Amino acid sequence: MLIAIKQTWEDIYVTRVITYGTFDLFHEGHYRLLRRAKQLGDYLIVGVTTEEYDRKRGKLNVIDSLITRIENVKKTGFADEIIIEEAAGQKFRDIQKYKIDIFTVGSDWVGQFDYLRDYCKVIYLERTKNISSTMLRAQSKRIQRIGIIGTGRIADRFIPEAKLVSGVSTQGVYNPHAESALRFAEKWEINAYKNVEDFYAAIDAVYIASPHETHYPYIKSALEHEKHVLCEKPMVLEKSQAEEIFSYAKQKKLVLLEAIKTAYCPGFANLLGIACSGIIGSIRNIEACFTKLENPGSRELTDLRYGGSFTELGSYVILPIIKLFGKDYEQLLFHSINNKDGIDIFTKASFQYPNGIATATCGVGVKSEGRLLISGTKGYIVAEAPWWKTTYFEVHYEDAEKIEKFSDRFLGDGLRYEISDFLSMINGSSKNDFKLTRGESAAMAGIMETFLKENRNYENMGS
Ligand code: C2G
Repeated sequence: MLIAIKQTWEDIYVTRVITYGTFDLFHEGHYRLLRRAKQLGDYLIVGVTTEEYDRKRGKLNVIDSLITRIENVKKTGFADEIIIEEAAGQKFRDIQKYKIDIFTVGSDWVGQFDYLRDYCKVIYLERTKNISSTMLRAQSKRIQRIGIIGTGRIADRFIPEAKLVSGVSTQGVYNPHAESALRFAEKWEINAYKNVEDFYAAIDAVYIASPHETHYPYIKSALEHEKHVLCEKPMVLEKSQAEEIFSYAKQKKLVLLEAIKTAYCPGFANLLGIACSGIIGSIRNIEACFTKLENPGSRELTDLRYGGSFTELGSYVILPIIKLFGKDYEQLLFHSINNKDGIDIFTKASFQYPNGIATATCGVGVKSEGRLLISGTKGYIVAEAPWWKTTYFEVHYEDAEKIEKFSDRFLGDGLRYEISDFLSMINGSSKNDFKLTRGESAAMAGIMETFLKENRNYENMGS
């Protein structure tokens, strides 16, 4: 009798599993996730995100429509039911509503859904490290496999940001110090490469986040290996190098972009638009300041050749000047406060243009008011720190009562915007290098070169 009841109970009890995703450009990572999710139980519900929800949660660059993404999930045959995910907090409600036993998602989310443990089992399934392309040959846009060169702070911030850009899969990391690459790869569940040839063989594009002076050789090597390049600022430290690699990239029909995140964030583009709209009249003065105190032992304060404020933060503070006044300044003067080792702890670059003046101030050893001020013949724009994220700025006029306020979203660390633009340029879906053109990057490299020649007396630095 007891056996009979036991059999009946097992027959009727169904383990119900739920998982969610965008499932854009459907690829083997999605397929394997759904297959293993189904194996966790008897009945699998898949929540597919709506465009609106993806926009709200800051997932950029989703290519396929919701219908296409639902269809692609359905074709796998693993989903017993498909629902749409349209709001934050829905997971929690769905678990109650569908009497879920197991919530599962890929391990790139590990820890993010532990709060559901009070309501059901939470299982993180290992993410798929190697994505070669979309499962659907018909799809024109393919997954771009990105490799990272460098394992420092900015590389650490890149991966979580890249995860929220659809169509890109961060797959590998290269660092000549193999143990650093291994540690980084284990942390982020990607592949580590000791050999740069193997690294290039496994990817379509590379994000260079290595020390400043190594950018130029890595960019050249990546382009030689037919890889698109997104390189951290300052991209290179000599104008001729910038011009050489941009023409090389153009000749090879590859994308080469300088990663100054401010240039790609929506608020900054909006601010530039307002500045050029004429509402503050003709722009006559720009003052940009960005200071960030670094630890005494940091690279910024110990690297005699390439450390210091201007190589670290200069790209940010000259960006609005180059964007609004252009490259043809008549005079450029640097004033720096150097520490005992000759490293600039505070630098002010002063520009004289035919119809304007500008100062770009930055410091890693001196703290100051981080502000962007754009003065015109009818009014001015002011953005307080962190103006380099440009979440808020004001327009002021002679009539002190009249103040116009603008605000914009700046999601996460803001790297997703440059990644999304980089991807769109690779996929050819947009030619929007207007956010930071080759000419502007080359001009900025020239400004870096001028600064280093004046501020660093290389002669007594030896090799
Ligand atoms: N995935 C994977 N391996 C990859 C890429 C994705 O296992 N190389 C998994 C993800 O971890 C996720 C599922 O595939 O569990 C769908 O991935 P995405 O479509 O990128 O969805 P995602 O943005 O991760 O959203 O509410 C939505 C969830 O937060 C998941």
